[in-house]
Amino acid sequence: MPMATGITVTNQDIAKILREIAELLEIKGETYFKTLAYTRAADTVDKLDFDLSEVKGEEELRQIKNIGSSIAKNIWEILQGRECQKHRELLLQFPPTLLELLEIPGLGPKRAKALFESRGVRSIEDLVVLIKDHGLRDLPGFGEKTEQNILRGIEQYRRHRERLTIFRADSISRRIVEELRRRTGLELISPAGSLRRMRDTIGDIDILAGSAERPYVIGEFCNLSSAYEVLARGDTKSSIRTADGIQIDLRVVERDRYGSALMYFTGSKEHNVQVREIAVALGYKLNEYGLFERASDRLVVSATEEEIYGRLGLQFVHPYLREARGEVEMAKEGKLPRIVSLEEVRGDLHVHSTYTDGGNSIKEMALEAKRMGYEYVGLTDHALNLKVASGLTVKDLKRQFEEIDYLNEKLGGIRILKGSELNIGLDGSVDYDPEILAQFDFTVASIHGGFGRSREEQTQRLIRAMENPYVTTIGHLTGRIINKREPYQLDLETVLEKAAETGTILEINSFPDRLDLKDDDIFRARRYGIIFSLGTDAHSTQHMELIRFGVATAGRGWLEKKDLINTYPLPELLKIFGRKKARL
Ligand code: DGT
Ligand code: CA
Ligand code: CA
Ligand code: ZN
Repeated sequence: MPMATGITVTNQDIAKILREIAELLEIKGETYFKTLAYTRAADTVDKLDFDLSEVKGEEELRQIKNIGSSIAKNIWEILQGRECQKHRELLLQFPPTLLELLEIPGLGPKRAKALFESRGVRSIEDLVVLIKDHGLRDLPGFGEKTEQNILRGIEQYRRHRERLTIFRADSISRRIVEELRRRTGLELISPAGSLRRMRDTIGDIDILAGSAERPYVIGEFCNLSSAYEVLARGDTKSSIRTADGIQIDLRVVERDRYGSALMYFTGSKEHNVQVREIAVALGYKLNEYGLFERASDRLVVSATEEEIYGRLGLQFVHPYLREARGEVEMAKEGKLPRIVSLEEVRGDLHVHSTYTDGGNSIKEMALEAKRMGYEYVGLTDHALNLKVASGLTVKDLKRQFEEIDYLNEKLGGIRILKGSELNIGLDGSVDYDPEILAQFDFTVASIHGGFGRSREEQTQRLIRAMENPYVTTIGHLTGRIINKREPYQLDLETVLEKAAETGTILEINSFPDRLDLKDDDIFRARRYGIIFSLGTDAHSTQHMELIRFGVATAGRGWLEKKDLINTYPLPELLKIFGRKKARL
């Protein structure tokens, strides 16, 4: 069998294809028993405790419970990296969007078939149009009530499909890990998957534990107060759903397999594929159970990730970097970046106070910054033109500056920087006259309106703003709000070039529903030699701890200490801020 296929096809991939075959057969109107064979096989494959990619041939597949000769043939095709003929034939008979219909609560294969055959419904969108036109009522088995149920089901499905923000996933998993630890005394337990990699959004929450008493840990997991519903419960893995519909998968492995399992379930899948290729080239085999000598099947190491990377001649790859963006190559050459850490951050450079729409006074914000061990905090209340957030007039500013001067003298141990969150107008201009602008230590200019402008217009707006010597930083550059608003149209490369050319700092807005710039954009921007700034956009003291999501995003964009101005001591920070004005 060619090596490459063994690396990529997993049991879950195979189970998914078998399940789709069952659904398509049912839509086609095949007998119950025929579809049942595929559903059963899919369930079996899902629960196997070995990788099907290790199997040597069709004969061996047939030995597995619930897998007969024709399904064995289907699986063997997939394992050899070919298309499954049966799956393909079925898919060709139906529009590709039809399968999605089955995901809607209350719409099984039978109803989907009826909708497709008698009303030509090919997708969720078609169905919504049909219901709006009341085209469903006279269909046998459907009625006015069904219409409402299906509409609700569609809404539920769409909401469900949304990925969780990292903030929600992180809070839920912390609570669960904490509770499980308290109940069982587990030492080896960690989030895995995209959550451990701290992606900006999370599909489902994966948790890994290492224990000698696996069924006991699973039992406790299913009894957690958060476990509203137990979706699956086996000896080594289980899935629960919380009351608000969030799925959490737990896997428990033997303690001495914890490292290899953690590495496997942290992903990303693409990173794992690249690492496994290196293992194979060195005569090893790497899977969730450990690193093995290929020839003898002898276990080499499995207890810790460090040992595994080490044996493969690689530097330890931080989970944030495991996205197949060149990190494996760099790890081989010993050239991985030393990504920035939370301890290196000396201040937050985007916070609000009660002067505008914040919930805490300047003093409270400053004291919280001091408590967090910061050296400085950059106050950036909204500027004049943002009426909805009662942007500050020149008179307000005078009062604010006096208060800051007073607090800076009185508090000690923390420096409050005079900043402003300026609004970038449609023509790229910002609030206030130059004499006023000159009095700020720094400014963060952001787009707060006119989101629908064309790509050219948005790009020009930003370019003009960056040419302004008083604009030190551009705030939340792309304007996205996760699950709510797409980024506006923008020629990012041109904007990045201009930021580098003008010495404009780019913000990494650390509020979890923004995380803007996002990791991929930071990764691109960093090649231009741009400097970045972290700001929480805190509207209360409680928000200030959100900085850690910004730090994670910066790390995912490969930023090191030197790339982030928040790691600079105050005098150096002020020097950087002053540099742009000096271009006047
Ligand atoms: P998500 O949940 O969509 O935010 O993304 P992940 O990365 O958490 O993905 P998930 O939950 O499907 O799987 C968790 C980890 O398990 C994944 O990062 C790597 C590993 N894994 C899952 N499926 C496969 C697979 O088919 N092949 C390989 N090599 N690894 C897999
Ligand atoms: Ca996941
Ligand atoms: Ca998962
Ligand atoms: Zn703000």
